[in-house]
Amino acid sequence: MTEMTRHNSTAEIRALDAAHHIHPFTNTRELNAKGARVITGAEGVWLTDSEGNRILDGMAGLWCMAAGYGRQEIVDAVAEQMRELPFYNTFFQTTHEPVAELSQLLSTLTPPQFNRFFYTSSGSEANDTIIRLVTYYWQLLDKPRKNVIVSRRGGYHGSTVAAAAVGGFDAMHRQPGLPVGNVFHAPRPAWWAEGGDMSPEDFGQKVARDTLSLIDGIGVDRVAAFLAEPVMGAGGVVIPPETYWPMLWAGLKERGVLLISDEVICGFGRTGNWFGCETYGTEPDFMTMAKALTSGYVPMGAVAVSDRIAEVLIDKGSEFTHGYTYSGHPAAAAAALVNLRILRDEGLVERVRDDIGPYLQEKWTALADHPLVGEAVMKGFFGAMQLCADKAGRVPFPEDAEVGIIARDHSFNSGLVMRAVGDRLIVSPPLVLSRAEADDLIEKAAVTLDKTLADVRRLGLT
Ligand code: PXG
Repeated sequence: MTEMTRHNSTAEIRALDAAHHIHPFTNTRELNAKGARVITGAEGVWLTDSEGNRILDGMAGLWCMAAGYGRQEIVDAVAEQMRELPFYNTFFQTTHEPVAELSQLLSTLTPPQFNRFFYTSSGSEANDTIIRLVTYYWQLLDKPRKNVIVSRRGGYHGSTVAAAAVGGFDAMHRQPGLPVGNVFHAPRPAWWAEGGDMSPEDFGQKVARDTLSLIDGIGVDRVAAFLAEPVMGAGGVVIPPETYWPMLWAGLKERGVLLISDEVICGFGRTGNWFGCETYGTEPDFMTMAKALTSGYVPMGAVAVSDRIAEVLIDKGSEFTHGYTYSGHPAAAAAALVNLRILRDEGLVERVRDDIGPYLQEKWTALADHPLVGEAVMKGFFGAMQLCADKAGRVPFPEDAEVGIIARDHSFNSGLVMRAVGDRLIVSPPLVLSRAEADDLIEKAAVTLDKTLADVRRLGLT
């Protein structure tokens, strides 16, 4: 059996990495100066690094690890599929069992309007696919001018050219290379940062109204679809006020603007239901899926297409000229099948809704009592903590103080992966987290806050 060369010293791996690897969303010069942390293994919710540290993975890998690390059933299914049929395409009048079975299983897990699925290898590709499907749909209905996508500031939809263009990250738009038009960005329902003196409820309605006004200004004859995450993830776990989605959804429906629910993070239990759109009561025509679809064991993304859209595409359309070599990859489909059965049969989504979710939420939201924390919010297993200079006045720290980064590093060094989005610390643990591990997570988060507060005081930031 051939094996990969194993380098056993951390320094050696770091040197190879620094010399030859370009990391995503990373300042390579800065990283190379300090060296990357080398992750060597994982089990359950725990990571191990090359120095032997055990770290609680509060970010589920990168929002994807739902079923937990070390699931032998998934590994076995993928290995068996690879032995039987490691690859065959689904382009030329061919299919295979894992992709057909996965599609059937997804039709039982997704909201009732979804019975057809298109596959990709990532969330970005899935969003690109949806943009092409949406504009094709309107063309088939003789409305070719309906080709504008409205998405949101602060939304993240991926890094391919089209997905980055609909994304609302200023830094990505500042970097050249996004030659995609027909995109408008609506405001985000981020009450802590932007709600001013309004109550969260009033602010939610205001943002919904402003979004609908933006759409009306562009013209309903031009707007093909509104694209949004039910809860904004990479933008800092922005949990919308409860008033936002009902008003916005009613307005979209009234105007005949399609809703694309980007469920790449929210999907498969993160918000306490199978899909985020169920948590907020919307009925989208498309869902973007990836990440927890396979718990990240093998890359896979998917697009859910509603019956009313699929009927037009199939009955009126001819060939949909779009596809990826790995659309419906058999090994990825095998991983997804077993992973989704685990989530379903172990009741992991219900557990987040009814048991471990409320347990963690209560402890997490109590962290708001810490002097550094402006708000601590959690929906399902999706949490954020806003660090700030003055709680009562909702005054942020100066951006260049990078308090979020200071806190993130303390967290990592205390044995907990949290992410910092600006000065918002976010968590999204694997759905299999136990009560004892939830206690541990909270304890480590509290230590992180204390250490950060000490630094903030030393730096004279409060
Ligand atoms: N939509 C959403 C909502 C996402 O969160 C994508 C689409 C793109 O998926 P792919 O598989 O193409 O990466 C994502 C991805 C972060 C971070 O820093 C988040 C993502 C990816 C990388 C980093 O939070 N989300």
